[in-house]
Amino acid sequence: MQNPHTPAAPRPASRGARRRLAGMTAAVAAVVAFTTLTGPGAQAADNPYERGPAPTEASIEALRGPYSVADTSVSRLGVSGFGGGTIYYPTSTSEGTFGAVVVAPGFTAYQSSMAWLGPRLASQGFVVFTIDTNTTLDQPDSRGRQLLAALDYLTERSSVRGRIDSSRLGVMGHSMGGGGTLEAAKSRPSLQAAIPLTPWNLDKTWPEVSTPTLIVGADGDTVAPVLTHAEPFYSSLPSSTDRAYLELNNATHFSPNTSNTTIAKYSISWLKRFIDNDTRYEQFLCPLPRPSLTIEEYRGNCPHGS
Ligand code: 9J3
Ligand code: ZN
Repeated sequence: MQNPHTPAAPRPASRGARRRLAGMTAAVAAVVAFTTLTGPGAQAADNPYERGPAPTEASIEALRGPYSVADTSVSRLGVSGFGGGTIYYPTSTSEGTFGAVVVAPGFTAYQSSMAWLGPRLASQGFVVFTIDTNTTLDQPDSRGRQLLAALDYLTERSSVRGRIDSSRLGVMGHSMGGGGTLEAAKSRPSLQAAIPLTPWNLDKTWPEVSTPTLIVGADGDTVAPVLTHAEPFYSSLPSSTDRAYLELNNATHFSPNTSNTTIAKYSISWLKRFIDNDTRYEQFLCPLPRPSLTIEEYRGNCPHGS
């Protein structure tokens, strides 16, 4: 159907209209010149949550991003609702606050099993809190509540609370911690991103989740096989939810426990895209990544609203 606002045949412009047109042309030229002169700073004004330089394939695969990182230990004795942990944070305060992510370990495991993600993600511009659980035997629903207790501690009481934008938060976790990641997103829809890593849960259906969720499975997982865990979890997310399923190739249940560039690059992209609203990272998520030496399969809807 023809656009109803399409004008009819043009009329010859009056002298006044020509003068206004010349004025507008000068104004447009001035704006173009200003934008060129101000460079990346002008982009930051468009998206107040954007942090760091424009990404490249190499920058999201690198072992460290552009930010220097410090860490601080949180004793389990000083907190309630979870088991303490380690906060990794960018030392810079010149760009304002950062988004934040809490990371939970799996059954019988400790924060050390996820420690590699702390500096890897924080150096890209996030405050990252790798936690211990109350007991190593806690089940996914408990781990979900502990992720939220840790987020509340991080934003309300921690020594780095002033560095965090408490409206830009995410959750991650491995195995039962990944199952807990889904539980946390289900119970707190204000979360901006969730990334369950080789997740395990007896609950197979997650239609309640509206938080953008990237589920990572492993083709060789015999503890939480993708056929009964990651895949049905992904499929049960509403199609109206921003969602993706990344199945690692030649990987096991424990692949998320050591430095893994495929996990890192798509986690960074997901967190940047949905916690920082940073569409510069959409190029790595959309069109969907193709199968490769490290990707067995990738499913998803390209990010909504962009
Ligand atoms: O956190 C996990 O590794 C969950 C997998 C598991 O051991 O389940 C058995 C009850
Ligand atoms: Zn369910």
